Amino acid sequence: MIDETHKFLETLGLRARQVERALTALLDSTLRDDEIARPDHLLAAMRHGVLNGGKRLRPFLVMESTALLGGPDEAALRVAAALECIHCYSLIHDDLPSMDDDDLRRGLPTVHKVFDEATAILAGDTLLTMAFDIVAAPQTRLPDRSKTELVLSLARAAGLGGMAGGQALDLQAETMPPDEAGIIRLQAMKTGALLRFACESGAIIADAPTPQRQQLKRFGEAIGLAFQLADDLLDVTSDSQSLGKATGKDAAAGKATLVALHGPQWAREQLSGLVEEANALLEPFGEKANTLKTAAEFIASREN
Ligand code: GRG
Repeated sequence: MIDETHKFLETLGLRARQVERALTALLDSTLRDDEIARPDHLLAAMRHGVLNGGKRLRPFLVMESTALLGGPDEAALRVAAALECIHCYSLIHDDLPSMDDDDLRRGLPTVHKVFDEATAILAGDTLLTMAFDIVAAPQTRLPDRSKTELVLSLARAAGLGGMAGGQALDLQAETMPPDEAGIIRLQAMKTGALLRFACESGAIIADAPTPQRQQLKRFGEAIGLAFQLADDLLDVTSDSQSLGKATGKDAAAGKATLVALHGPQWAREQLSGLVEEANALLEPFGEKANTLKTAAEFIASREN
């Protein structure tokens, strides 16, 4: 068990370094590709929002689920970088005064604090579009059919029925508190959709048969629920120093979360159930799936 945790943390760190190198190169290449002018301050804001630490959990899931199914590493790395661009865009926009109004992200001042609001909005917009550029570009060596599937799934995960729609429901929840089913639905959209895509994308990249794709997708859904529950729990149990962002915000805003409804002990029990459920889905893959299984445990018990 300790060995598995050690191996997982090592792989998480390795994948994070790989994706950071890829993201650095992708952001640099936007300067050289052709003669089109690139506004320096916009690129600097994008770099600040992307190359600022973070666990790089979503890239890890893309790369590990691809590796589990024997897909190509190089293409997985590009899809992982694209997904991280979308995640970082969501964080930049979420921190804006019109949304969560946060000064701190990943332990550093937020993008709109270092630059300005308009630049932060544009940095987020540009990262979102850049993600689709990365997947569709010729350098992503996958059959066109797979690329189309990736673009479609990513658009759906990020869009109206996914992250952006979930964020809209979350903002609405401040004045119209949802019931328990509503909370679960909005969280599955807001945070779950990208995590589900991260796991399912490995099956698309590896061109895996439908049953395996379904298993990975359901694994992604279970860890998505666990991720959000752990996040709500950290909001009440952690401090801003350990978390690198403000805490206690949900309670202060009177926000309906499952932790607020049922309490921390209930949340901890749910978390272990979700980890069991997620890991049972990976049983058919045997020992090869151990790193992903440990990832589910890490997500449920994370401290930041
Ligand atoms: C603005 C369209 C739009 C969407 C924002 C995901 C999101 C929706 C907002 C983020 C707010 C938030 C703190 C949600 C809780 C879950 C979450 C996404 C936490 C941050 O993800 P981690 O822990 O962060 O993977 P790092 O920094 O490690 O990448």
